[in-house]
Amino acid sequence: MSKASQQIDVREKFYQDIDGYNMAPLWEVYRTLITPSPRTPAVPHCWHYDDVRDWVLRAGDVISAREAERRVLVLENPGLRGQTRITNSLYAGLQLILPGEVAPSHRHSQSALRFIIEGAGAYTAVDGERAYMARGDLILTPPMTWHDHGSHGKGPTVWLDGLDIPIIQTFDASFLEGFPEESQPSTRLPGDSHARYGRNMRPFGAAPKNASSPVFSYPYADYREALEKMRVQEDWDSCHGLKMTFINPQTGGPVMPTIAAFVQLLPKAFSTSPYRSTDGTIYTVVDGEGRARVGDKDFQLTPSDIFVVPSWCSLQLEAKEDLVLFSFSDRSAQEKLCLWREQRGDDGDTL
Ligand code: GTQ
Repeated sequence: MSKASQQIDVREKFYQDIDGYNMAPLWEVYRTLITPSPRTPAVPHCWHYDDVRDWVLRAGDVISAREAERRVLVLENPGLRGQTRITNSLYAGLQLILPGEVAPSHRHSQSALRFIIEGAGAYTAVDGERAYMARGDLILTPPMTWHDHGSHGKGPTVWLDGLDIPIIQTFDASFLEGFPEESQPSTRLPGDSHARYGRNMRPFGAAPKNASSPVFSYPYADYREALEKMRVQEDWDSCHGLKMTFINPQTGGPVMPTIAAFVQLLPKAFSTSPYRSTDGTIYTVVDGEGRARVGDKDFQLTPSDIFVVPSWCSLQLEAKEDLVLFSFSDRSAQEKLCLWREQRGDDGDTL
C-alpha cells in the first residue's frame, strides 16, 4: 500500500472515531464554506405570469383562505426545491383572496411585503388600519404587526408576497400568534398612516415605535407619477436606469429591518450595463416589456412576470418599451451586518 493511501486510511479511521463525539474535520469542508466570492445554490429563474396564473386561481378550488390561513403558491427556486425559498435568505409566493373571503388575523416575527398583481376591492388590515389594494401597490406588514387580508371585490385578487422566513429560520427566532377574532377591528381610517407619516411630516412629539416604516401602503399612482416627473431630467444610471428605494420616512432607511424594496424605470430602448450585488433580488414587471439577462439565462419579460437574480449573479436589462420593475431583497439586513457589496460592469470590469 502506498504511503498516500495509508495516510487516507488513517484519516478515514480518525474521522469515524471523532464522528462518535459529534465532531468533524474542518479541513475537509473549509473551501466550500469560506469562498473567495459568494457561491449560492440559488439559480436564476423566471415565473411567467401567463404560465402560473391559472394554477394560482385553481388553488381557490382546492382550499379556502380560512382553512389555508394563507392560500399561497410558494415560488421555490429550482436550486432550492423543498426549502420554501426563492433565494437562500428570502421567501416569495403568490397569494389569492376571493370575494368575501378572510385570511385570518395573526402576527409574527417575520417581515412581509405584498406587491399587488391583480384585482380590486381587497385589503390588508395592519394594526387596525385597512390598506386597500390596487395593481402595482406595495403594502407592508412589519414584524409583529397584526394583519389579516380580505376582499369586498368582485373578482380574484392576487399578490406577490415577500417574507424573510429563511432569515428568521437561521436565527431560530420565530414567534406566531393568532388574533382572537378573524378580522381585527378597524381602529383607524384607511390612509391614516399615510396622513401622519407619508406627507413629509410626523406627529409632533411622537417617538418612532419600531424600526419599520409607519407607512403601510406605497400606492402605484404615487411612485409612478414621481418616476414620470423625474424622467424629464434624464439622469439615467447606466446600471439601473432611474431607480428609487422605498423608505421608512422616520429614518430615510429601507422600509423594514431585513427587507428593502425598490422601483425602477428604464425608458424604451434603454439597455443597462451588467451589475451584480450580494443581495439576491426578486423582480416583478409592473409595466412594459423587455429582456433580462441573469447570469447565462435570458428571460423575455411581460407584465407580472417574476424573476430572481441570485447573490453575485450579473444582471443586464433591456427595455423594449418603457419598463417599470419592482424589486425587493435582503439588502436592509446585509447593510446592518456590513456584508453588502456591489460590482458595476460599466467601469471596465467583466462580470
Ligand atoms: O400573509 O401573513 O406568503 O404569514 C407566508 C406567510 C403570507 C401572510 C405568506 C404569511 C403570509
